[in-house]
Amino acid sequence: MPHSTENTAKQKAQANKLALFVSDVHLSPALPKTTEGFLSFLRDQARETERLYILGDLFEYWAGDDDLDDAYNQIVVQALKQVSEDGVKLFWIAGNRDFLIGSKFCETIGAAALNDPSSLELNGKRLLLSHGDALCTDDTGYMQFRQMVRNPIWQEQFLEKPLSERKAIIEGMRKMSHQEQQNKRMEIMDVNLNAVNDLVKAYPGCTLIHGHTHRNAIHDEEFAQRYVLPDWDFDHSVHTRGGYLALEHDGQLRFVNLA
Ligand SMILES: [Mn+2]
Repeated sequence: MPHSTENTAKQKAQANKLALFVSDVHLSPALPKTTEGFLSFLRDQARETERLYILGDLFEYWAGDDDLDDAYNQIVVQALKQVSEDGVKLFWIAGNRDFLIGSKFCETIGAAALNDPSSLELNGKRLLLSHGDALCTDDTGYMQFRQMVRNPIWQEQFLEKPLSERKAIIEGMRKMSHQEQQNKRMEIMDVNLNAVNDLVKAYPGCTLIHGHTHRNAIHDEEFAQRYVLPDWDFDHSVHTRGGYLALEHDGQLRFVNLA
């Protein structure tokens, strides 16, 4: 690799954050400003951390790793690859829109795929990471759908279909899910607090970080603090939003707003 030693040394010296956490960027060619905002984040802030955790729904949808060659996907993939080649450790947790991201994608960008949930300890800070959709147990229809599509046999059969057919099926599912969401009460689409409590009780002393609900906040729950990551949208001027959570060397977690 032509640029490694010098850049890596430079990157290490600049790593003033232990870790950054980002989710729900919902990258799509239809959202050019959001895309540019994320690429700018990868060029800039993402170089100033030792570790970057992407907690799902990076893409609006992912039809399979055989779509890696798509021109738009290549732009994102190359930008991520550059970050890991410059010495930042990348980690990936699947979201409900891009759970078909596989080992080829992760190998290409140099990321380690993590289970949902995953616990870790950084400088004595114990964290529990999740996309968050598994905690939305009030949405029974979605939970049934999730169980189906997360089944490896279902995925294997789905990935056997031609890419164009998969894209058409996903497009249909997205339209249906959009219509269903209009009819669901707001609280159904948030996490269920019993599910949160059951989860965090198994990981005493952990701070939970998740995305998915698009309800950026810090909650003091009964058994743990819960940080909810923001979603990104730089294309619709009504409510521009996007950003990440940073873990500082002193163990503090701070949201950084990029919108
Ligand atoms: Mn999601």
